[in-house]
Amino acid sequence: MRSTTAHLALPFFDDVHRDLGRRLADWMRQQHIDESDDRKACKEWVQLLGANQWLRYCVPAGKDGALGGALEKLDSRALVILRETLAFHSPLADFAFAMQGLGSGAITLAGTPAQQAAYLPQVASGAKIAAFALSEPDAGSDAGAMATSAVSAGNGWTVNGSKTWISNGGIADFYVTFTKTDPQAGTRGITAFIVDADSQGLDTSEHIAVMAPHPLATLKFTHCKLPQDAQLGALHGGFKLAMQTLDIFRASVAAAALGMARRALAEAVRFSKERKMFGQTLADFQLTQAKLGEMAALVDAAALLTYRAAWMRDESERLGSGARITAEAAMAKMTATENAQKVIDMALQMHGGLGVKVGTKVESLYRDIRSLRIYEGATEVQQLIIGKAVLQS
Ligand code: COS
Repeated sequence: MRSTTAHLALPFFDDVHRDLGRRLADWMRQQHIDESDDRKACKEWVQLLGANQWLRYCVPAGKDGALGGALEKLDSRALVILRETLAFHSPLADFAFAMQGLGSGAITLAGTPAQQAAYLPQVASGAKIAAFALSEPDAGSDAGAMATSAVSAGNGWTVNGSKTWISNGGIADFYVTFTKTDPQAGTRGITAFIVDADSQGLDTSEHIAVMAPHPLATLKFTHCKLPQDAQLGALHGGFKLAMQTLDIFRASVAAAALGMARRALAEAVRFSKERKMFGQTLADFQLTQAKLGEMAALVDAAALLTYRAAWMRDESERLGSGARITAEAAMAKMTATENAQKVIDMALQMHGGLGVKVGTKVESLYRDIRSLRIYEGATEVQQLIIGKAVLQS
């Protein structure tokens, strides 16, 4: 079997990424958390990832390291390596890591120095759990159609409405929440706020059970009072801020899918060499070899698109070119999540009855991968984004 860190030799990466990938792979092999209670396990992963410095890649270092980050800026290639490696071993560990990044990403991009100092070091240490609240019951793919409103009231804001499918809902310490501040203005009338979990008028108790258990909830805002300084970024600048945050994290969703696909392929290779039938091993059959070949190519195609998107974003940051990588991130997310679903399905099929037995790795991967084709922009949204970009080029 190819080394699980062979891809780090690709020219997309620098030595800092190679070192990170190898250290994390070694560390993850030694970690075991009982994940039977997803909320408890998610909090434990955040503590463990924080205590061992891995969450420091979710935020920038800031001046003299004051914001707690490991690197000067949010680094897309580091995020991609972290998520791919975590997801290979534990999709829930990946989830815990990813939400710290997605939930604090808008603060990194647009927070005031005071907001950044109040939240980012605690995200990096695991002392605060973060969440990103964009979707609503009637506004998923059409994020601009959200109805949750924030109205300026006295020297603060009053928020009313509801958000749903909110990862870390119920366990987060704060929610970066997108609201309508000018209901007539569509995507140009949305503003972001940092809503602390103990804000008066916020109810996060409605837990949503899903096929691959992880903390997920509906949030209800009933005359929820926020201070003036809870506003995050420009008034009415929230939609762009949400999209810029997603531009960074969509490529990392692709990486998580890639990690799961690599694991499924590794499981399939191991199983096919061990399983005996008709006097030989499963791996001796050409049908098996053809399947494994197809799976490996699907994994590598996803990897190249994922690393390209991450590398392009880091280059755009390094050069200060401001070039958007929206279409490249969309291609990576679409291809990696769709390919991973196929690879995991093929690995499960190869396992026969064992593939559907609860407790088998490919069985849990089969459930884990499914939501990645939906959240942070469903495959169909990525197709639209890519299509628009192609037409504009
Ligand atoms: N970076 C910066 N600005 C962006 C941007 C990006 N990646 N994407 C869009 N914008 C800007 C556009 O430039 C446009 O600006 P102007 O008003 O100045 O012209 C504005 O945002 C609106 O863009 P657009 O017209 O493309 O928005 P649409 O409503 O047509 O569609 C989609 C946008 C469908 C692509 C968007 O709503 C989307 O990504 N939806 C999925 C949301 C999602 O991921 N939900 C899951 C939540 S996280 S689990």
